Amino acid sequence: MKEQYEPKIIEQRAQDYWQDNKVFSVSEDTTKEKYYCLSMFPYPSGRLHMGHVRNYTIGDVISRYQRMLGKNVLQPMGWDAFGLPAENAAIKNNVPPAAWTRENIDYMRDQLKRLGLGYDWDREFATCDPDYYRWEQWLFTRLYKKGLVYKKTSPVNWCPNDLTVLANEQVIDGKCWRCDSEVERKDIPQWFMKITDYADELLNELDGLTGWPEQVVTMQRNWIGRSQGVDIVFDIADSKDKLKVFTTRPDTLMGVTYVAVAAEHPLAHQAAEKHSNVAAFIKECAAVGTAEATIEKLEKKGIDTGMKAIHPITGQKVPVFIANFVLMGYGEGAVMSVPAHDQRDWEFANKYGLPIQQVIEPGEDAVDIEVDLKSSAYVDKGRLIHSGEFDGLSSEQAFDKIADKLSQHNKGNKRITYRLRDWGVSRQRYWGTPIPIINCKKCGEVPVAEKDLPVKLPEDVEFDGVGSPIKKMPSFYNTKCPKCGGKAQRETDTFDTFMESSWYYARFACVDNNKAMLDERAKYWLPVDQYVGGIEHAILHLLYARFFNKLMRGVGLVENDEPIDNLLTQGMVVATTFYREKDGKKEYFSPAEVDTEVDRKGQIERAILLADSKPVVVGSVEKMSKSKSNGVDPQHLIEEYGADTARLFIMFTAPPDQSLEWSDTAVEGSFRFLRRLWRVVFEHVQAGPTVQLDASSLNDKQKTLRRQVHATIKKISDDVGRRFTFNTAIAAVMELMNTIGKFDDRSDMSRAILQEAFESIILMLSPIVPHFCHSLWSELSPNSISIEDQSWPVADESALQRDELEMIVQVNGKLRGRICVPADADRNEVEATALADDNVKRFVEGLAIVKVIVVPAKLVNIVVK
Ligand code: HQ5
Ligand code: ZN
Repeated sequence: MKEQYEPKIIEQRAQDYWQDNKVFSVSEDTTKEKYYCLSMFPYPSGRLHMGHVRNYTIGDVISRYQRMLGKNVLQPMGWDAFGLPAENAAIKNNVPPAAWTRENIDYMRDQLKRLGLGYDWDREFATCDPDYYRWEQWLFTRLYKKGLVYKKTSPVNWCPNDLTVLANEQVIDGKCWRCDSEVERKDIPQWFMKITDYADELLNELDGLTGWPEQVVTMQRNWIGRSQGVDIVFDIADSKDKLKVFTTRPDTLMGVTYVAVAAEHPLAHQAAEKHSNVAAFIKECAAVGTAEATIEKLEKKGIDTGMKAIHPITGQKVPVFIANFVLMGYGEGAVMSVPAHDQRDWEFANKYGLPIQQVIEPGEDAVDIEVDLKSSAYVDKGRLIHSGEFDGLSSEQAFDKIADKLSQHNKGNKRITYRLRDWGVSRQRYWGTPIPIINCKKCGEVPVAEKDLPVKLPEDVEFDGVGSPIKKMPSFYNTKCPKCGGKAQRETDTFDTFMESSWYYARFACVDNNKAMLDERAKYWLPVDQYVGGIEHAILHLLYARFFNKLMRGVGLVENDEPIDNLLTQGMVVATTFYREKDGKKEYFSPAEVDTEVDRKGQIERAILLADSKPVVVGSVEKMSKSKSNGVDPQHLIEEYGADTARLFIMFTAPPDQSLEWSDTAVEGSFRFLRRLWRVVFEHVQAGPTVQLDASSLNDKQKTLRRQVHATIKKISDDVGRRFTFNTAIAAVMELMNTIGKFDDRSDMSRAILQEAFESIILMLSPIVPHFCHSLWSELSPNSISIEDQSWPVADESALQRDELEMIVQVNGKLRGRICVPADADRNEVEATALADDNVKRFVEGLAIVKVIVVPAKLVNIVVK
């Protein structure tokens, strides 16, 4: 055994061992409990970020720990390879997206291997592999036949200069990111998946997701947004037309003073034919992007159509406005407006001088609340006023009464709605899965036949970033109609990349199957026992993954209702920023460019720029990002200290769900700990083999040490297995190391205890620092099987028992009680036990304790005044 800890050498050796022996390759084994641990697979963006390293280390630690519990553990890894970043890089670097993506994958795979992550690499795939996306295309054609996907005209962001569709993130302040032109809204046919068919199930099953963070469950619940409301019909005066609105507040119906429709609403078009100013306004509305966030920020504007709607209960006529914030895609494209009780309606009414009619007053439990309609709307529920026959009812009672009345007169009905919309999956982009549909003039849309799948995306393309190359490639889009055999054209849109990430977890079970999307193996491995990933995916990705699971269940591919049992959302990696202010602008410097001075707690006090040795400002601690230059490249970290130090730092510095602050000091501390532990084990091994431990022959000091070893095992098992607080587990190991450091007896039996202690420590640290432990284990226990196949240590309950003895307790010299304390209890423990004794308490109560005398193993005398 080497005296020095040499991470480079031992890490390479361990990684070779894992690879050569396929240590992490698994197959279905019904004799063992299965455990599927998955970390969110990365976009192959170029290099690993510290955030990835954290995410994947956490997943790996959990996987390795579960394996030590004897489970059959699957931990796979792959690449979420399609998407916009590859297109952007292609433009910037002038390489085709496919080549760029595959180069990145090769580089990042190497990085993952150097981190020592225990993946079953035989299952690796990239979502841009036709062998993967063909099954997505296959499922889509099946769903088409089942009516679960459909085509609908819907608006996109359109750049009139580049003549291309823009993703929402390519619209910056309403302008095109490339050419700065004003972005327009354009209606084009697009594909949708009927996720709303599953809204109820997706909502109800949230209750069963007890292994998910409450926060994520709540976010999904709000996103689905079930609400009870009423559809209401307004007749249009002097016309046969009707206007349908939906409201969750029918109790405010008597306060309606106008209605508002979207610019695309049929009534708006009618009005535009008569009035040129209305037509102009509609045009202006269309010239705005579609993102919800954009609409929210808009200045609220409208125009009177001149038409009147008839109130369904009072018969009063109210004006019909067109408003830029009402969207056709949402609900009916029309809303009833109650300015007294809705803030947006209130602002609009004030702007256009429309009446504000109060119909709700605060209820009995809120009488002290003041309603001041001059300064804002009153939006809470309460009691009805100025509402004729409904006066005096509570909002809740009025809901039913008004809904009943409307339905008696065929003017409305109760309905449950969801905030959730169907999922628009068409992207007018190149680097994605081609949508497997053929458009035929005669037969309309026809799904590609199963035998003709996959529809391969051409990868060898000229790419200039303006429009998608396959839209300009007749060899791609010209084809024959599968139905009539006539000339037809392929769909040239591609899928949203969230499609690929919605089912990858299942494909890992059977990547090699080229006959089916999934097979029996998926039923063995699913659901995922533990999923680890960022909170940014709390809504869309995780909802789509749940939705796809149900779709796959619908075609018999999986059996479980939910795909993910437990979810861990890891916190962000944050770091101090450094900058200098120049002309009111901040110029940021990376941690590598500065030299820092820290205080005793490791907090950075001062920093200088290495380049000029002059000070820089130590800024706030923020999420690692390019714009603030505060990122740390994990590659440097691994090269300087090794993967184990990186892993130990990550797991020791913060619990996984909290943010992790980068600290050079803490990294060095982790490295030093490993070096010290290596050294201590070295000295132990150097002294030769140990004898068999005989627990019955130990003296008190030995018993105490052994008890501490087993108490530590017990604590760590709980920290790691139940609480996921790896940081406190590591702290417990450090504490035990200190105790061992003070233990200087080197008798045979003492060395046998140390052997047991080191073996336990190495086993328990092995999920966190696997290379280090792989090496030390083979030195400590040269004749046993390798550490990857060892079990997690179990605390020996008999070692935890302490011999007890009785002591008497005196108060001012008089016998007042007897206590039982562990034979090896220290002074503090004895004193505390004595003072906690009920009888003793009675004689001490209300008096000042002057001093406590402890005569070991005999008595405690408490002197009071
Ligand atoms: C982090 C960072 C970067 C990443 N491909 C998708 C994705 O987010 C995942 C799909 C399942 C939809 C974490 C991030 C995520 C994982 C992969 N990460 N900090 N890919 N700076 O490459 O914590 O939260 O962006 O769980 O790494 O991130 S990714
Ligand atoms: Zn046809």
